[in-house]
Amino acid sequence: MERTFLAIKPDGVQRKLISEIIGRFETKGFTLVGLKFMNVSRELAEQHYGVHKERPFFGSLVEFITSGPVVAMVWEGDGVIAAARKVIGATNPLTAEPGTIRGDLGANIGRNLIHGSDAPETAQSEIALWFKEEELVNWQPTILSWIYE
Ligand code: YYY
Ligand code: MG
Repeated sequence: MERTFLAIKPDGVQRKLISEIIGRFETKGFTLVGLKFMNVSRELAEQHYGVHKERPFFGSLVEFITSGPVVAMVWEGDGVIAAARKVIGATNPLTAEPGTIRGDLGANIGRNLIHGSDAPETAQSEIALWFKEEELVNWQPTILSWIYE
């Protein structure tokens, strides 16, 4: 089973969209294995978005992600990394498909509600960056045989 790192950004928290957003992954059939509500330090933000260090939006991105609490999560499932990106939708909410989180709930690229790892390598490094091993819960939902053949 694959794991991915997802984080509801400060706009999602401020707009009271936590349950709406988490619900989409729960009802899809993915399994929650880690969750914490936390403020993000500048150091963590700069590490998390390190790949964008040279981009013009880096400064405002770090300001934004450290501006209020986030919900950091790890979700598990078959193909969850790519599938979660589809549930999330395109980076710009204005062009994200309706039916996606960003397409349904967002209206600005700098306020796009949620982060999701984009590949197996980034999922692994982001999970390790945000969570200690003991903060992750290894468990099997009893309904798994109704989700997977
Ligand atoms: O992975 P994803 O979040 O969909 O987009 P990235 O290209 O990794 O960019 C990270 C983050 O940066 C994005 O969610 C919003 C912000 N951003 C921006 O503010 N302006 C851009 N032109 C591109 C990205
Ligand atoms: Mg990205």
